[in-house]
Amino acid sequence: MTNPRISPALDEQARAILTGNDRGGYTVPTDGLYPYQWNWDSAFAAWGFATFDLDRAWTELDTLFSAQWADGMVPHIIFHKPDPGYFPGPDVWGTGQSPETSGISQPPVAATMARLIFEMDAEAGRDRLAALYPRMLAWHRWWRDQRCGSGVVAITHPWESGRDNCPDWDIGMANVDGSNVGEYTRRDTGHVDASMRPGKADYDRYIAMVQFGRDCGWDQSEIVANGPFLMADPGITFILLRAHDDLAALGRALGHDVSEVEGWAADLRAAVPSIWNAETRGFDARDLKTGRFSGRIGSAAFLAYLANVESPELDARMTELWDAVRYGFPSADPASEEFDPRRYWRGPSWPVVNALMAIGLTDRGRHAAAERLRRETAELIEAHGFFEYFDPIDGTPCGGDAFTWTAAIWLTWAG
Ligand code: 9YW
Repeated sequence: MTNPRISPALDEQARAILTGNDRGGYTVPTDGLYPYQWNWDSAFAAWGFATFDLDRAWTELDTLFSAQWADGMVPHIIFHKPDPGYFPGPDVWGTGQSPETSGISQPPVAATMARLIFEMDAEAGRDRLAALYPRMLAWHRWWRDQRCGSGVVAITHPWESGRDNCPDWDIGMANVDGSNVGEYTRRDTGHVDASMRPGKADYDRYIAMVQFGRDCGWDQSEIVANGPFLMADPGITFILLRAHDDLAALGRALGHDVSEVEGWAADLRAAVPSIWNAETRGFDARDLKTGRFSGRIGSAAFLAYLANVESPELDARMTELWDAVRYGFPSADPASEEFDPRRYWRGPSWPVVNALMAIGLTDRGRHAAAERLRRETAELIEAHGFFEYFDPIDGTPCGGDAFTWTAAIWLTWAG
């Protein structure tokens, strides 16, 4: 594909997915499987909406931040309307927020998306941005205060990373006791093929972590200090580093003093070497309870480019992982024994991560690599439609169909 707008029919479908998944001011990731507002999905949705409805794009971000907690956290799910089709729902989280929400956060891509949207039409976006800016600032401060105690970004639940069951978390998950969570009924496996979803042992542990949070009243300091899971996440580290820079640029455009944000970015950048694993030759997750590296390299390691972090070794590793598959970037290392090309974050190619990687590669001047990523992602969507994720070896579409963020990245980047 050389002409970037060669498929008006697919553009039309992508717009129809965004508007079809619109529930009034917010967008669900896909009908049925994910019936609420998810944090980073919404930020991508906003970017997608911006290609045909700027006002709606800003509204998506406003709605997301309307659920911000008093301490600045923007939760990973907002349960605007009850829906029995998803587990764990608001009663399980028990956060007592209004609107009801989960008790953890998700990758902070909002400032990066807000900057992309703002730059499409700065004049039209100025007032919307001015209203949003202090909320984004408070959220970034929350990351700094609650999650950056060890330098890089820590997560307290694999769901916080947005890459639920990727092998990065295996060593941390091994310490979580999921044997006492009681009976529950999963809903995800009723919507999509169970072999493409996390297994039951994973789910038991996910629920045990939610129960810990609920039992301590979602006291974030207690969860970090004594919760069952605490791992350094290369993915959010790079995403937040990039987002700090984007937030600072937005602040400058509004005439604010951004030295505080610049300071957070400098501190985070200085901590990045602590997640370089010389053995696996890559940026690697770390169990912060033991200091141990996970020993697993996946797509998140290469979000480094997004944060203006690069090295010849990183380039070499990127090529190794990428050349082992055919379609986009694998979420886990194809050479590892955990690699599972259709099981969620244990191998599949995720269009949305490919898009983030490509933004970083483009900014670093790696145009050939960025274009390869775009082309391979576009091929998947052209052949199969707007699925949640794909088998990176044979392109089999996986997970949910008519997916919001896949449609969004088609309109903004892949198509
Ligand atoms: C779940 C909505 C979310 C994404 C996450 C993805 C998945 C939800 O779906 O988590 O129930 O497992 O892992 O990144 O935001 O698309």
